[in-house]
Amino acid sequence: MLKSIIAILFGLSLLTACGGGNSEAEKEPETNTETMAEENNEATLSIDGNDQMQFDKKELTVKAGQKVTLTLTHSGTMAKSAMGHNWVLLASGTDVASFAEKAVAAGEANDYIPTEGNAVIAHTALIGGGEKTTVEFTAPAAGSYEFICSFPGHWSMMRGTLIVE
Ligand SMILES: [Cu+2]
Repeated sequence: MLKSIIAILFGLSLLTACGGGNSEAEKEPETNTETMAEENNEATLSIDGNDQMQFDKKELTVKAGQKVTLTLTHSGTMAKSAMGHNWVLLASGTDVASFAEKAVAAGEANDYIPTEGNAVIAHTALIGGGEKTTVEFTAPAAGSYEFICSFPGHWSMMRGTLIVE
């Protein structure tokens, strides 16, 4: 008699556990879909430049059409005039060496961004040690895009690839 009561109670508790599990399973997919939709529309990137003329990343990845927010941090202490950094995203097929010459010609007053031509997809301001700057742009079509720091002499060391999936 006692055994059968325990068996019934055990059976009931199993049913309750299953019921609870089902209602949770019904809720989860909705939440996941919303989270994924937000992640697909926006991308947040960060990159650091230092007094050794280096970016901390050689590769960044986003998805085509995403709204990208990139923050450049200068973790060094040197002045902008001596060790300034920016982050410049170049259109496909840009000759980086000749772009860098135009950037130098543009001068510090223009943050070393050429005032003519359409080689620049997006760029941050030029900053010095301890500073931080953010740029927002829409990720271009799928492909590989070069990014550099266009401060005179920096691009040969401070360069990398933005991969757009
Ligand atoms: Cu630089």
